[in-house]
Amino acid sequence: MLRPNILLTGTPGVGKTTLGKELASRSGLKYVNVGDLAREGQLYDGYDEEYDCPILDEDRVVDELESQMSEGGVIVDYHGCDFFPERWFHIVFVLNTDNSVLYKRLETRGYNEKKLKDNIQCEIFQILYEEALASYSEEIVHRLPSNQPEDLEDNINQIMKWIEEWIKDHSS
Ligand code: DAT
Repeated sequence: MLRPNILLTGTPGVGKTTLGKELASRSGLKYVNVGDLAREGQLYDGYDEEYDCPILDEDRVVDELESQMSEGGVIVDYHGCDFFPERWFHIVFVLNTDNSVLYKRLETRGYNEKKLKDNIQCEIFQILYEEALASYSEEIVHRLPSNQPEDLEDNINQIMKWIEEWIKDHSS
């Protein structure tokens, strides 16, 4: 049976992991966290001294995911999206969180001052939404609010409906 691939993107802390895992458990689709995948496979290409983090080896990440993406039924979670092949995704969701809410979430994670500031700016300037629009067809890119538990529930219900429709339309 054919199943869709879904991309969840947005600034760190907006709730991609929370939504992705819940969606996977309710829909039976597979959840892939690209950050975890890179850590497990050491899919890195150097180290960024300024941001104090390893640099993702995007080509190796794409190679690693290619076969499961061609099969379908994968929910991908990453705070970036311009290096994934456009053909992979049937729909793209960019999660958005109000600055004050996001600030508290990132503070709880223990981010340093610079990382906090950079991520809040990333959200203010809608960097990931712009990146998604530049990388995928406009019609498949959707923004979702992700501030409170009610938003999570609404987003899950909305995406579950979309998945069911997609599967129905592609079976036969
Ligand atoms: P991300 O994967 O985008 O970095 P996350 O899923 O780890 O984000 O969520 C960051 C924190 O915010 C985490 O403590 C769970 C919380 N959270 C996520 N979505 C939420 C929502 N809709 N309402 C309230 N809290 C939420």
